[in-house]
Amino acid sequence: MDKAILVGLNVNQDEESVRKSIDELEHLALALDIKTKDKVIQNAKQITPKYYVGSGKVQEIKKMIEVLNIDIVIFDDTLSPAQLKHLEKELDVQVIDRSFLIMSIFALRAQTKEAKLEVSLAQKNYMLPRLIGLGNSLSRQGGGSYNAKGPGETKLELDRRKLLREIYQIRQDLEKIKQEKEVSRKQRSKNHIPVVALVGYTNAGKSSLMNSLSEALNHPSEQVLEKDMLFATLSTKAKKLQRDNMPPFILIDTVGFINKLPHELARSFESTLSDVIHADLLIHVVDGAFFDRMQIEVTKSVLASIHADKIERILVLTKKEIATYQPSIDEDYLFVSNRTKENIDQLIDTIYGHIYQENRIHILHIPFDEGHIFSNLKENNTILETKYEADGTYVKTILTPEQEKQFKKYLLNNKK
Ligand SMILES: Nc1nc2c(ncn2[C@@H]2O[C@H](COP(=O)(O)OP(=O)(O)OP(=O)(O)O)[C@@H](O)[C@H]2O)c(=O)[nH]1
Ligand SMILES: [Mg+2]
Repeated sequence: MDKAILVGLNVNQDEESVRKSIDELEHLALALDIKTKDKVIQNAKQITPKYYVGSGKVQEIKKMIEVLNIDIVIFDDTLSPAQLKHLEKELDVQVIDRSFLIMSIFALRAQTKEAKLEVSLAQKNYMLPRLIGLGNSLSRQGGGSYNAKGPGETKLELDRRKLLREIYQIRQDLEKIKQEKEVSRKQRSKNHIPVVALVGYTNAGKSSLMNSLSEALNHPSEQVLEKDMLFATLSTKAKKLQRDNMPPFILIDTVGFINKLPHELARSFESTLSDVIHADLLIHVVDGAFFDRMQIEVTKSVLASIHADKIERILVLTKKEIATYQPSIDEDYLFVSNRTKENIDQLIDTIYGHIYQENRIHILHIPFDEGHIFSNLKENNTILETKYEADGTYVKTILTPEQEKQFKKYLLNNKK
């Protein structure tokens, strides 16, 4: 296991949030098998341009490296290319930052073609401005071919051009995947099946909630991975769920968010997050046992940055059975447990209340000589039940308000 020192800078923040951020960094490092030996926090009025922290601090860290036999120093904020270069030269060990760490975890966990491409794009975009004067740090961590051996201009320029070419290619591949997704999304919206997306901070319990909802709705088929690990889920998983005698909806599990998410990653994950942008309802999942308001804020700001903040959202806290208190939040929320399943049914009620508040369930009586009406419905709507009687076909389906008007003469009764 590599041994690390973690470094944070406190510029006019509160001590507590800097401490929490560093603790989270320790977890992130652990995900890459890096053991934290010590944590350094410097209180300063501003960032020092050359080293990020003050030069006195750098010397202190240098001593610690010797004494503790440290392999790697990890900074809790994104370092500029110049800072990275200077720190590496001065400390003479591997130096990385939070962004790089998060991207490396994503690279390790990415399973689908889409996720792999997205991570790779983020890494390359991060590398690009850092090629110049790059020592060993980034290449040692899997950057591979970008090792600036003879730091001659030509080599650099070649690396740069190669990187740009690769970035271009990945963008094209991702665009293709995005278009394919667009097609299946159009198909879904044509069928009027609402989409509900689980969003929230990493490790909040999104995947567990997906499994709870699937179980409650008797679709226990394939379980999605739930694990006490940061970024267990990296690609979206969709499932069609349905309560007895009720219309279906699509539930989507998504990648978790984190504080100081590298912007390269946020941008690259456009394709994965496009499911969120097109959802009809968001279930904002929050860890209710290790409650931290910051996690709600981070999720909200990521949602805003991908323009998903206008979508209806319900707040759900998890881990109720081990929570020691009921957090007070200035918006309504449901408190559930994925272990005891407490309040899961109530959540399903709430979901249905949201997605079908406008579309209503009706029974239509269609005479046999008006078969085209039935075909039209079959094509555009979700048919819940069909009965063939002597006087025609009886169809139970969900209609939009416009369709209610359009099919008025066939309506048998309301809200069945
Ligand atoms: N006790 C308890 N543990 C829970 C509950 N819900 C989830 N967990 C645990 O919390 C951890 C994280 O759960 P996940 O469902 O993987 O979290 P996630 O939000 O999908 O996380 P990422 O995919 O990493 O973003 C797992 O160890 C779960 O077993 C709950 O209601 N009670
Ligand atoms: Mg998950």
